[in-house]
Amino acid sequence: AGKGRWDTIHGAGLRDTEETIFDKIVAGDIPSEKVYEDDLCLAFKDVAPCAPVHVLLIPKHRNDLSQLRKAQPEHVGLLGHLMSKVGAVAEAAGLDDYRVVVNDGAGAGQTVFHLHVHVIGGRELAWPPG
Ligand code: IU
Repeated sequence: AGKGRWDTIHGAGLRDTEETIFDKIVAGDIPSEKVYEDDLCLAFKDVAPCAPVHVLLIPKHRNDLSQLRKAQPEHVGLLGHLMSKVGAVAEAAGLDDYRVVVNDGAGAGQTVFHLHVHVIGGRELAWPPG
């Protein structure tokens, strides 16, 4: 059998010490178009945008947060930080209204298992989403 979709998702089933592609982006080993950065988080343009503006906001260190369902009490500060910076990220990206999305699990479209917040806009966004 050939390599299936589930063999190619980035970091699914990884150990907490294993890297995903986002670690390489944070390290600068893979270039990205930065939109916002501080000590705890990085926002960069998605390489395959689903809208005119599509930015990913990630914690610089995964801290066991491969996906949102892994959130524990010790992550509350980091999660609050990410949410509190969405507005700054959107403003830096030139967005007025926008959508904030976290895909949690492969069945919901998650492909990179390092928590990330999609900030999407620049066009009319239909509701409900697909
Ligand atoms: P998802 O929610 O796990 O599906 O989001 C992962 C996103 O990461 C997806 O929109 C990809 O286009 C994006 N991405 C990227 O920007 N750069 C990369 O090198 C890889 C994925 I791999």
